[in-house]
Amino acid sequence: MIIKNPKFEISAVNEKQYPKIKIPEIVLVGKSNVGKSSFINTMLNRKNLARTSNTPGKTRQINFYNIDDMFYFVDLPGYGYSKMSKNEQIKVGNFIEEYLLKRENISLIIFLLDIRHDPSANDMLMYDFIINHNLPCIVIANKADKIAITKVDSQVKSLSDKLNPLHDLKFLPFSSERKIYIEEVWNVIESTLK
Ligand SMILES: Nc1nc2c(ncn2[C@@H]2O[C@H](COP(=O)(O)OP(=O)(O)O)[C@@H](O)[C@H]2O)c(=O)[nH]1
Ligand SMILES: [Mg+2]
Repeated sequence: MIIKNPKFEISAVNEKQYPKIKIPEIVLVGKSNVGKSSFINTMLNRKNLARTSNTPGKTRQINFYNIDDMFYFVDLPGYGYSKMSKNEQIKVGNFIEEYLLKRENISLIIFLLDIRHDPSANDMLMYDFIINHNLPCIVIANKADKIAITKVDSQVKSLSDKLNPLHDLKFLPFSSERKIYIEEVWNVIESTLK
């Protein structure tokens, strides 16, 4: 896919601020620090379009990136950041849920896991939510650079066995650090946009 002019559009803190135009939305979900913002930058081959952070739990709003008026990348706040107060975590959870339930033009959820770790309790909740609401989804096992390349396939399979025993979701490895498996993910995105 040739991208000419990807732009940050808005940080929404409530539904009224979501973009008015309804083009497909490709949505990043996952725990805080798993690499959602880096994923957007890597896919677009930009260094700093989406703000990344070494400090987890920084993003508390929904960031919309307009990709050539073709679709949006939507960067949702990360969940499960332990240093956030319970109250704040509930607020973030409600906020994510509101977006996922109300937004009609969601084309694909890109659900990021860390390839090194079993899905957390929050990941399981997120997974159940996605399945129960019939939302289209692929799972990305991110930070593939952190394990031996020979272990990547078996680790992706193991995550899939744990999170999605029915094996009806597509799982792909990814690494923003090494910029690998980008083509495979673009193929999935392009096929959802057709
Ligand atoms: N090694 C490695 N680090 C990554 C990768 N993706 C993101 N990171 C790092 O993980 C941290 C959190 O990334 P960020 O994109 O801000 O995560 P977010 O909170 O999910 O948006 C940053 O220090 C990134 O540089 C990856 O594929 N490999
Ligand atoms: Mg982020």
